[in-house]
Amino acid sequence: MRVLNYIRGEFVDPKSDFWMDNFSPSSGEVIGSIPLSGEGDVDNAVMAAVEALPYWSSLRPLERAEWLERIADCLESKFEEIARLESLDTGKPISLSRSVDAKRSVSNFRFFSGMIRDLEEEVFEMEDATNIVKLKPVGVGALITPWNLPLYLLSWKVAPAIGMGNTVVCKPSELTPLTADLLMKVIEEVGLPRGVVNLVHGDGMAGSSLTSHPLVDLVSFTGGTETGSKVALSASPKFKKLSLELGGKNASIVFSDCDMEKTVEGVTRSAFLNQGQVCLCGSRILVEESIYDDFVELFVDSVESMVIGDPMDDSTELGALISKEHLKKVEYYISLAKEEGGQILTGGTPCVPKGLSNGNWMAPTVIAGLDHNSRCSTEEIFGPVVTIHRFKSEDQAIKIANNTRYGLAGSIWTGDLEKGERVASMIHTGMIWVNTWLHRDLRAPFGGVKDSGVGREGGRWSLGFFSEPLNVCLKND
Ligand code: TXE
Repeated sequence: MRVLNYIRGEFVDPKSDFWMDNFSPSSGEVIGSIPLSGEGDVDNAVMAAVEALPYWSSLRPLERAEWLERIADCLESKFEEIARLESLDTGKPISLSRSVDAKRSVSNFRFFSGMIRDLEEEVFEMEDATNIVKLKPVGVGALITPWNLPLYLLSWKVAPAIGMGNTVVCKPSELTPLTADLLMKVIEEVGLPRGVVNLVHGDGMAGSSLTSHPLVDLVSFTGGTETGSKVALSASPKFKKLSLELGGKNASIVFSDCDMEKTVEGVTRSAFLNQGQVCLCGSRILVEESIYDDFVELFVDSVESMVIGDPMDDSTELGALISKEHLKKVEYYISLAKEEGGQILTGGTPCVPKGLSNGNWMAPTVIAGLDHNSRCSTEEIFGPVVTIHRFKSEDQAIKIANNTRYGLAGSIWTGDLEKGERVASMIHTGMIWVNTWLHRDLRAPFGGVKDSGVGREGGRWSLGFFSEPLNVCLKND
């Protein structure tokens, strides 16, 4: 399957005619090729967005909300196709692609359509004047997305960006181009005005040409922390508006008064959803000493009962890792854990489903006995690997949870909601769940602190990020 760039409403080859292979994570086979776009392609796409801006930004919010609704309807009609392409491209289980990726991609467009339709101007009255706050588009947006939740994250950016009157250039991950291509086909099918949404495929070169392009006004990036720091540097000379959603090393804190059965289930899901390749995954499990042994036994049983298999099988719960390089990174951390004195309670070796020996497979891995300062316990592995630790007191749990450069998310498991809220407010992070995980209300802010990023998206935070407030002050007399 060869995908093309989408510029000014047309699917086009890269100017250089350079291409790269796209591999299936589960079989290792080449499933297609993508343009390795260069500066010229990026410039062409940015110019298309610049040209489309005057018309698109002049539309009323209600008209743009209707466009988002049309995109949502068209995406919804291709629900199964989205799920299949996402599983083929990422190696994730088809059940997950349906329940999370395809579902959220549709609801992102519907949700922001509703928000933009309901948008009201804020007014501040003075004794002798009235202030009206108008939310204006920022201009041309660069939207850069990773491989773990391809269309889920791309739609999370495209919908509010164009909804608020910006035009955009998207640069999806070179490892997962297929559903981004499908979104461009949807955009063509609904007849969105040309140039409002453009897309260039390619690697970090295309990404950096885009973020540093002088006519790009805003950058929304989701990806690794090291790349995020390069993106911030390239955006800074022109003071581009910047939102960075980066890595995490999130703690799941299990108190002795938790509901054990629900906690084991929730912590397993939070550790291994999408093979642990979600920035919100709980990869450090902190368990109160008095229930440590019981919890570990049940948790390991629960992990071992997960079905690893062909992503296209309905019964599969764990699929393949995204790439050979990523698998090597995960394997490196498992061997490092052993050097650091960790014991592998389960997993630690590849677990290859029948007929898929060239894919990128790793059994879900639980490591105990590591110091909570060790590298494996503090660095982002981003795979099916968790470390498990004991704590004696609330204070110690908080201290361990905060002992990392990241601050994205976390979860707390307890029968005492007051304690849950108290501990949650002491964790230096952007999001934290009590007795649940990845339970998202799209109106709530999403993003992290420390090395997990800058800014928030979600609900009115997205609308704020993708707009510039203009204060109009009208003197009454
Ligand atoms: O992501 P990259 P990678 C973490 C995870 C993973 C690590 C590296 O720990 O192991 O990051 O993953 C584009 N300027 N996360 O290398 O490189 C790139 O083409 C502009 C966490 O796959 O950050 C892709 O479109 N763009 C994360 C996007 O950036 C650049 C999800 C992300 O790729 C660029 C994924 C540059 N200089 C990985 N270089 C999360 N927060 O969920 C690359 N890109």
